[in-house]
Amino acid sequence: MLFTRNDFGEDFKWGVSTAAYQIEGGHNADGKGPSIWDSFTGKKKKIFNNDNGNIACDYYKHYAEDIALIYKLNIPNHRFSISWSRILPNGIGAVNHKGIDFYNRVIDFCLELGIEPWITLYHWDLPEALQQKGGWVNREVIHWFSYFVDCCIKYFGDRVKYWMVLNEPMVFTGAGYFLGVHAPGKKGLSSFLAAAHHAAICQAEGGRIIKSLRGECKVGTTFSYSHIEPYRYNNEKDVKAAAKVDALINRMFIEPLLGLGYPTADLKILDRIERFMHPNDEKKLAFEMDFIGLQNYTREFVSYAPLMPFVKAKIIKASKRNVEHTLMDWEVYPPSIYNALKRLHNYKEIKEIIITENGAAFNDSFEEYRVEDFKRVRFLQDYIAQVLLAKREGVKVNGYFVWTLMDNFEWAEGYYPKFGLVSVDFKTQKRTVKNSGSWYSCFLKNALAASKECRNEESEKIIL
Ligand code: GCO
Repeated sequence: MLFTRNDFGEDFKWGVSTAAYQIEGGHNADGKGPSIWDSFTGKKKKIFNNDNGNIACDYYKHYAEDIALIYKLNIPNHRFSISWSRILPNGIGAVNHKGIDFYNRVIDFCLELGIEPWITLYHWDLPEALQQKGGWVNREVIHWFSYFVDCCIKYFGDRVKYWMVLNEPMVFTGAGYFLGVHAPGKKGLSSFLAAAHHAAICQAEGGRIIKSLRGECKVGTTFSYSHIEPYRYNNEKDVKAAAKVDALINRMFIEPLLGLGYPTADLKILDRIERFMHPNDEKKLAFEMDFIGLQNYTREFVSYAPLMPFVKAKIIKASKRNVEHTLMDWEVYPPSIYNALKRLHNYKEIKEIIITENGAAFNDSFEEYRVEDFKRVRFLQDYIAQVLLAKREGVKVNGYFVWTLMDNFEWAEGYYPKFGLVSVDFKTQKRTVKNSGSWYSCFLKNALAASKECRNEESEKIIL
């Protein structure tokens, strides 16, 4: 399939996404307080190679160079997040004006270059001072988060038109409060359900606050969303296991936000979230967002696994299925974004879908002054082609942001997986635009792109 940017229409938003802890560094600069990721990465054996984000891409110092690079790459929209403890070192109370000044400089420079800033309020870096009080498990977090949102809108809402409340609540509550593999490293069903319920309330509360203070802003929130299939279609137990995993990783936060409540019919264990619900919470969980941020990378196959607690299901990794996959062991399967879009489109309550993350980590080969990342170029072209297929079928998708601008700190995997359109030499902080960055730049200047149309009857299967 051949296509150009024009095929998506004039008002389609093209962009690139980043996140504060993954790129900024300056972990204790100018009055910034510690976040849970500063604490978590300080513990041994939590992060591959014991890496941390103390310096990362040093965006705190190099922000102007990096925003100029976004401009040079013809990218009109830049999604980034606010480090909560950089502007509120203790999470609540006194504001750190040097932190406010930093984000003012970032926002103003974007606007000066004609780049639209899209801000994610929470991209996983809770202030450590709040974790000391229980963090997301403490229902007080609703008050703390509301205070943070209010502060961001007060200082930045006059110039920033696009806001996302949370980044992937399923991941930060699941990995951080159930599995313990992300900050703050808590484990267990009870801490997960408490954190999840409070995060679900905060995603709606954040929307209410933004709209009440700056009604003209566009507000959304983002979700990780994978195309889920049963490992054996003809095996009833696998089909049921896939439906449970789909309810957990795809529906658990979207459906309460849409006023549909938690998907307890398909995931009985969610009945236990009742313990953390107060009167009127069902209502507090819902809010009509202007857009939903879809973050899709791959497809997952699920099989019945009787020994797995709570869901009795397990994901069959791509490397075990002998399919093309990325360094994250995520299958390269472009129709996954088509399927995710079609499924989200089926929720009539969703007004608009923006793909706020899509990208891939490969072992980029670094030649002298250039990075030949052809696999990433093909990945982007093939996934973007699937977005076009969905759009042509009437799906309400109106934006696509690449994850990510530059190689950065990939959470528990440290700096090993490289997702960037731009490579970073972390010894010298030198940036080198990869083939994929050059391709995206040309595409955004309306060059032709090509993709093998990889839709087949498989991709028609949508697990409802
Ligand atoms: C996420 C986060 C990003 C990741 C990206 C690649 O979805 O996990 O939003 O911070 O770096 O998705 O894993």
